[in-house]
Amino acid sequence: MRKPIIAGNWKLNKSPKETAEFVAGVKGKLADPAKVEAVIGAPAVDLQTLLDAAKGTDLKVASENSYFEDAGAYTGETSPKVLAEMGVDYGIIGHSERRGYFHETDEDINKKAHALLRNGVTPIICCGESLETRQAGKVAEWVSGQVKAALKGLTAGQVGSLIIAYEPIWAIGTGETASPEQAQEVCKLIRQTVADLYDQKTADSLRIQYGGSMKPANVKELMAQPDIDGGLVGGASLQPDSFLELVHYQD
Ligand code: G2H
Repeated sequence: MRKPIIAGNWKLNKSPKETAEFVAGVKGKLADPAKVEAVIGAPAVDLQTLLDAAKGTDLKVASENSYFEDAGAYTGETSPKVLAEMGVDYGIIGHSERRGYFHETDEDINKKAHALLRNGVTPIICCGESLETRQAGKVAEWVSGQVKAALKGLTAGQVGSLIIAYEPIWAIGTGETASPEQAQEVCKLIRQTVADLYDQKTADSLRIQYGGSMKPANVKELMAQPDIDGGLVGGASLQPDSFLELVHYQD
């Protein structure tokens, strides 16, 4: 059984003060951790505050980006080794905003996945197509290509433990959500890609999230899809009430 995972992705929002206020707002109100994992991904400068505030709660912590080297002359980067030492549980990598605005390539994302795994931080690897790619009928080719590139050189054991987030770019922050059927179709394709690359057991243990305008109003029907195991949520994760509604989608 794959445990559902609802992860906020705050992007470049919230200060340390706002981070502490958010955690105070969800403290004691999260869902049963045996039923659903609740995660917040925060900017690197907020992570220590988030970790401190989340201590003793069931809230887990994710970074939004990290580098593929542990240390060295890489001004401004975030070390996966330091994230592990801090106690960060998950590392989001390959978000379309990173790929687009910061020119991250499939090769970078593959190196970042290796770096997180060798440090014991679980990657959340993002993939997803643009509107042009969808309109050209090339979703399957595009997304399976991103998945294959991101997983290059990883073992079946590593792949079975990580998370892939399917985030169609046309649905990000636009208010437009993929229909449950559209999201399921691609999440199923991602699982099949992993089954073809590795084996069915690995594909069945890998967790797949949907991301792109997920909110309390649509979380239930998205989470009801057989290949959707969670959500990566931007806008609707910023307020405690809305985040709590998301993590309590089963209630
Ligand atoms: C997609 C998502 C979070 P939003 O980027 O990863 O953001 O839920 O605001 O569309």
